[in-house]
This record gives sequence, C-alpha cells and structure tokens, in this order.
Amino acid sequence: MKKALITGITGQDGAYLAELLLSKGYEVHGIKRRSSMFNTERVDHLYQDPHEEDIRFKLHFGDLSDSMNLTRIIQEVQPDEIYNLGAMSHVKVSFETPEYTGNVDGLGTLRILEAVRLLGLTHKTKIYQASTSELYGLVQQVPQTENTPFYPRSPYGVAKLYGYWITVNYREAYNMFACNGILFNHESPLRGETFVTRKITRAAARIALGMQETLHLGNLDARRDWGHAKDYVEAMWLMLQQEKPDDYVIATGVTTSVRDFVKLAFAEVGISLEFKGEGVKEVGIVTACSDPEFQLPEGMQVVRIDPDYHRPTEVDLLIGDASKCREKLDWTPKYNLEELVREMMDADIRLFQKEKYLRDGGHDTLNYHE
Ligand code: NDP
Ligand code: GDR
Repeated sequence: MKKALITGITGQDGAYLAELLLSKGYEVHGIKRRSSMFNTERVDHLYQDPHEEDIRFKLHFGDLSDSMNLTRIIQEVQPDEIYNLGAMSHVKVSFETPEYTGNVDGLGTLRILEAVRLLGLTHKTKIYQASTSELYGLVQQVPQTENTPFYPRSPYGVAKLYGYWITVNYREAYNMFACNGILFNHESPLRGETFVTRKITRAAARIALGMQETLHLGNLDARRDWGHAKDYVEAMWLMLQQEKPDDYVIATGVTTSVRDFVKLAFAEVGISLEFKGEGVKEVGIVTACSDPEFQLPEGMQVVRIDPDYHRPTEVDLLIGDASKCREKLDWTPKYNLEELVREMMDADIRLFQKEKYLRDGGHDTLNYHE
C-alpha cells in the first residue's frame, strides 16, 4: 500500500486530494496545525477512530515553520509521496504578514526537501510542490506557459518563487523526484470564505435570501483563469506517477473578470445585474429577477466597491496554457466555469437556507464575516 503525506490537509485542496488518494487505496497521512478551535471540518468525514483496525487516514500535529517536527513526521511515516500544500495562501493577507508568509511558504518548502534528503529518502519519496500562477505576476506574456518569465507581485508570490526554485534546485542537485505544479486559481464549495469566488457565492446566496444587502469588493477588473479544485488535485497526483519529475501548468485556458464572475453567480438565482459608474463609485444594480423564490427590487444596489480590498500591487490578467499537461499527463478539466459557479451557488444557497431557518426559529447562528 502506498503512503502519502499531505501538508495543508485541512485546506481546500488537501481535503479533495485526501479523498482522491484514499479512493486509490493509499494510506493517507496529513499534517494539521494545532489551533484553539477545531480546523478539520473539511476532512472530518474521512476521520477514522484510531482504535479501529486498518486505519488508512491519520493526522499528525505539525507546522511548516518547525523543521524538527517535519523531519520526525517524515521519518515516522516514510512516505512514498509528499504533497506540500500547506501555506499562508491569501495574497492580500501576505502584505500584512510578509515575514511569516516567507517563512512558511518559502522556507517551509526547503524544510520538507531537506528533511527528505537528510533522512536518506531521496530515492523513495516523491515530492509535489504547490506552485502558483501568482509567480507570473506582472503580465508579460499570455497565455502563460511553463516558459513564461516570473515577476511576482506580492510577498506570497515572492515566497512561492523561492519554493519553486528550491524544488527545481533539489531535483537537479540531489536527483530528487520533485515537481512543481503551477496551478492557476481553482475553487469549489470548500474554497476559503475570503477568496473572491467564495466571497461572491456566499454573498449572492445571502442577498437572494434576504439575509444581506450589499457585497463589498475590490478590483472588479482583475481577470482569473478559474478551474475546479477536484480536477486540479487529479493533476497533482498524475505528476507524481510519471517516469521523470517535471514542472507543469494546470489551467483551463479561459479567463474571466471578477465582475463577470459576480454576474454569473447572481444569474444562478435568476437575478440579472448591470454595473454602472467608474472606479470606487462603480455599483452592481439589479435589473431583473426571474425566479419567484428570489425576488429583489429592481434598481437595488447589491455590489459596491470598498478600496480596502485593493492590493498594493495587483496581478491583472491570468490565463494558462496547459498544453504540456494535456499531452504528457493526458489531463483535461471535467468542469467548466458555469458548472463550477452552479455547484458553489447550490451549496451556498443550501447552507444559508439552513441558517435562515434556524434564525427565523429564534436560534443562534454563526457570525458572518466578509
Ligand atoms: P487553503 O488556504 O485552503 O489551505 C492551506 C492549508 O495550509 C491549510 O490546511 C492550512 O491549515 C495550512 N497551513 C497554513 N499555514 C501553515 C503552517 N504554518 N504549517 C502547516 N500548515 C499550514 O489553500 P488551498 O487548499 O486553496 O491551496 C493549497 C496550496 O496550493 C497552497 O499552498 C496554495 O498556496 C497553493 N495554490 C492554491 C491555488 C488555489 O487557487 N487554490 C492555486 C495555486 C496554488 P489551517 O487549516 O490550519 O489554516
Ligand atoms: P488570488 O485569489 O489573489 O488570485 O490568489 P483571490 O480570490 O483572493 O483574488 C482574485 C482576484 O479578485 C480580486 N478581488 C478580491 N479578492 C478578494 N480576496 N476579496 C475581494 O473582496 C476582492 N475584490 C476583488 C483580487 O484583487 C484578485 O485580483 C488565489 C490564492 O488561492 C492563492 O493561494 C493562489 O496561489 C492563487 O489564487 C493562484
């Protein structure tokens, strides 16, 4: 039975990847951080009572800032594959915590590679590094490929640039099986609530249900190549099943603005929007409602700009060319953007219908944060 170790198992991708690897018969080990509240909600359905027999899903306490802890876990597990997904993954927050982000996202990658090397596991353990389209940053060439020059635009992007190159360096210096997946944005109903897609689908669901009036956003012009996380974790696994290690772009090849993503999300509940005005004065206004369940007054301003959500330096346009991955890994995404938005909106409508039901019944519900 193959053993995999996943850092960041409690995150969006960690949860989908754990499910995928369990379905393929792996024993899956994950590193979770100690937190004052439970942070395993996304993988609780995979939890097995450690007192049972044939346990194939195990969690270890750890942190990417702690070399000794990582080395001990890797020594204990002796993994065939490590997926390094753990990171401070929010671009805007990285401007507020640049040192921490560099430590975890940059040096954390080094700690994993060096632990595998020092433990003498270079011939056994294959490593996947979660690299990102944020490496491209300032637009120099589109669509972006494995050969497009990097120019990161945030402390997150710069930390991930170190992670990218240290992975390449260990591959070349020590002959390690280490791959970079340069993944473009990927989303799902499990997406963190402060990333723009999930922020939009949550707010659109709440506004449609009459639980919220306005969605505040930053830059509506930014364009992203959005795919589904379920498709993307499959590509991670495929990279480690090849004969030789390499780096691959994973993307859909379709780019969409934040503004158009907002329209698509509201359209799922039959609400048509039009955007008027410019800059911080731009607003998204309801023009029609076709679903009798979700009726809002025509002219209602449901989207407004809050300059606090703007970033000191922005990545304007991402669109990936995944030809290499299609040819070498035989990978193509199964979901398109409309299907992704539908799945996210359905999940958030269900979530907030439940909350509304509880609230209308006089019960306490969770606090909502933008
Ligand atoms: P999430 O933010 O959903 O998950 C991040 C995970 O990393 C969580 O499990 C988190 O733990 C963990 N983590 C954070 N800090 C540490 C630390 N100091 N030590 C150990 N673990 C830590 O990210 P995604 O699942 O969306 O992304 C997975 C990886 O892929 C990340 O590295 C991200 O940067 C990268 N990536 C993501 C893309 C995307 O569009 N989703 C695109 C390209 C790259 P906790 O739950 O306790 O917070
Ligand atoms: P990104 O994702 O920065 O691309 O990083 P995010 O969803 O945060 O932003 C996408 C774009 O939307 C614009 N935007 C807003 N973003 C947020 N979060 N909140 C807002 O209110 C808002 N308004 C507009 C942003 O300016 C940006 O242009 C994600 C993360 O998952 C990274 O870890 C990963 O590496 C990259 O995707 C690929």
